[in-house]
Amino acid sequence: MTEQVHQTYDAAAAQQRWQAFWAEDRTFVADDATTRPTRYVLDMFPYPSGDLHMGHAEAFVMGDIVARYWRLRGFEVLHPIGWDSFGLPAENAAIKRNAHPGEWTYANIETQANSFKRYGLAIDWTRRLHTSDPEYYRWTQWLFLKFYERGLAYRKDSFVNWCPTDQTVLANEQVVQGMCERCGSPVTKRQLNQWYFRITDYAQRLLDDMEQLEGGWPDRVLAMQRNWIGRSEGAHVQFAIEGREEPVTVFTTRPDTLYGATFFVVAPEAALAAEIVTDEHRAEFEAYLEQTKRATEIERQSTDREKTGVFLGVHAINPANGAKLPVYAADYVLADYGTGAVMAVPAHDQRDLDFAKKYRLPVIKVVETGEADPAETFVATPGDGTYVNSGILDGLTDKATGVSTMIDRLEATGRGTRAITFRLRDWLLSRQRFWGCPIPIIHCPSCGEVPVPEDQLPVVLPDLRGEDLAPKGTSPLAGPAATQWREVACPRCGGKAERDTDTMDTFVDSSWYFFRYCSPGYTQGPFDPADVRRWMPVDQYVGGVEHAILHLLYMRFFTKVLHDMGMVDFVEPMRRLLNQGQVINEGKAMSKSLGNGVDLGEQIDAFGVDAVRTTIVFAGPPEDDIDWADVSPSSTEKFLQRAYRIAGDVTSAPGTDPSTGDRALRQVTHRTVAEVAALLDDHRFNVVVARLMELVNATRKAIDSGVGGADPAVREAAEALTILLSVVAPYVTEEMWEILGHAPSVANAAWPSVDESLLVQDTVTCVVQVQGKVRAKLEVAADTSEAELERLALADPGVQRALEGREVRKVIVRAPKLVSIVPA
Ligand code: ANZ
Ligand code: ZN
Repeated sequence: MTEQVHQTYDAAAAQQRWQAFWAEDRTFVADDATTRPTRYVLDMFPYPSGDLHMGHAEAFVMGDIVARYWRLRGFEVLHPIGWDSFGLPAENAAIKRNAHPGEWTYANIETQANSFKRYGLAIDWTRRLHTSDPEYYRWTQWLFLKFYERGLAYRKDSFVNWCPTDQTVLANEQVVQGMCERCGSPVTKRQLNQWYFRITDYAQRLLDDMEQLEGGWPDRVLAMQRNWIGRSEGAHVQFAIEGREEPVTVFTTRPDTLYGATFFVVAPEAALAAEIVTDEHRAEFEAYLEQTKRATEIERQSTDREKTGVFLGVHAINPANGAKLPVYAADYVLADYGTGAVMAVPAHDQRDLDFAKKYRLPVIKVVETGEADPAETFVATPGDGTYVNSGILDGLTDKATGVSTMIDRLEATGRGTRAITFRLRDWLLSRQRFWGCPIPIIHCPSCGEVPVPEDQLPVVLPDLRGEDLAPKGTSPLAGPAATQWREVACPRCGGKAERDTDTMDTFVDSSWYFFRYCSPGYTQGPFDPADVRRWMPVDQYVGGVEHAILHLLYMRFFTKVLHDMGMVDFVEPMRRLLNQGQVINEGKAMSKSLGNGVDLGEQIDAFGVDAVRTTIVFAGPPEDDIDWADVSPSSTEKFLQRAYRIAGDVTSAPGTDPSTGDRALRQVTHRTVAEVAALLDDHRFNVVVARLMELVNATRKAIDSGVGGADPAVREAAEALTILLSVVAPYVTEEMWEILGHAPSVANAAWPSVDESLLVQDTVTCVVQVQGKVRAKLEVAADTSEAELERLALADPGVQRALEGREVRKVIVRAPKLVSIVPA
């Protein structure tokens, strides 16, 4: 058959045309007044760092598939976009160019927005937001004040990671091997008065509510969250210290090893250390404290690092047996975990043992595990065994009983209690930078901290630029350029007061943006509760696994607080989470220095948006990395052209009854529709593309082998193909839909319904002979395997009877029609 009118499809022209159509038609605007069931698909907030790159292309196509699919299934879909537009890169760019950070930010946003539109995303652009817009950050400030009212935002002095070059506080994650992640300078510790969110109050709930996420979130992410929260069960045990009235409490997960404690360790920067050190040892201690400040937490906790410490000149008393334990300050103990003090049990804890080895401290075994003696091998034995040298525990053989027996004893004697400790710390949110959301607090010499009254929100950033923003050890908002902005009258007493000069961590901005999308123009609060009820929780969240911990934990925390404020009626904001992989090239992450970057814009220019999207999707499961060196956008482009030509070959009219069409092709079509729906539900998008390729092949074969373009089954196949493929390749399918004689848009089409009778496999009759006589007839699917036919034949009661218990010597199978059995 000769190919007819619609030979090739022009990607660039189609992109222009349909982009304009979708905007004009408001195709993807989510209707708040809908009566349909709703679904909410959300992609993680983009940061406006430049134009879109391959990573965006991958992340956003996954969410787009889900959004488009749910639309076709009859849901009213909310699929919004916005920008996480505060942050340090804009500020650094502004310093360099003597400009305002907003100029760089909003220019990049424009570029990205245009690229997203070109990329064919089914986005409701009317809900677009930017966290650096005063109308948005007004509500970030409002939320801060609500947290403050509830005692969930507070200030305290603490040692923080400080980069002397960037002159700012760094989060632990921003410190890499003791160096600033951004500029490489050695990070120091600095004591600062900082704002915190009391996320630790929610530690247990953050753990417990993960039950609701099982099955919807990747197990790996849940494990990382659990780990980060780090719940430990154990005991608080009180130790008397010579010359100190109050006992000191330690947290231990192994109170059962109390008799094995041979020394006592305090974190060097814990207030306790400086308090109890004797004059004789003070100088040495202070020198050690200085040294400690240069190590990161991770280094301090690593087991293979040489242990260091100093004796403080005092002893602690073991509450179990009255033994005198020398007290050390050592940096393997952290000031802000547990109580900042530990009882050291070298026989059963490796870090304690390393320390004991170095400082020649005694090693007393209290659990006999049958392993070599730790005092000789210097390998600690943390496992189960029989308790020895342990008073009431002696003879017990399991850890759980040992632990609970000891805790009962401690509780009875008033020397300890059951305790739970979390690794999770409060969230340090102060940043000494300009381009962030100002903290809406005023400091008054007579009234102290005074919240900015709600009707004075937002506290808008002053207009600083260039040199005003250069790091000078304090926030640019504390500098001379911001004097006018900073100096205000106290809202309470009217006296002279000053604004807080810190801005918020940008993770605060991104902890509630998904609520705002539900009612972006709302002026009575951060969101309209009725709109949130309609759209939320988010049904599908899509984003990178680099956010597996902090962002996801923070937004879960925010949601729980909003729940406690009575503003939302759920506690988990995201039902399902998909972590897409990365796009790499030649086995390595793309980078400027390697010169292996792939430019998204160039790929689109060369192959068209649909081919790029389809290539990404087809490359592998969404969670896997894609190596661009292994994929072939030109062959996906050919596939799309083949699909397009099928639409052109259909000669029947829309609405043609398919029931009289070619049955074999109809079976392929209906099976594909059913299977693709299940695959989309499971996010197996690459297999979806493979099935659609098969549908294209089957349809082409039917047309060319004589069924012809007029057969109703060909129209049915072409229409199903167009609708199914539209979730991946939106432009070419709009063209196909039109060629097939339908009014745009294919996004408004309904998902094809499946005729169950066409899913049933055709059956054949299989004759079973025993010694040449027909003993059974089986109705089986035409593609039943030989092994299966043999099994079915031998299980048949008629065959069993004919065999009369004899062994089978030989079975000959001619699938699918004959099985011949020869008994012994
Ligand atoms: C005695 C002991 C004996 C311990 C033993 C362990 C094994 P997780 O499980 O991570 O919660 N520890 C307590 N506070 C600490 C701090 N601030 N810095 C460093 N280490 C600290 O760890 C709890 C255990 O880590 C505690 O139990 C304590 O050592 C130590 F055979 O107490 B253990
Ligand atoms: Zn005042």
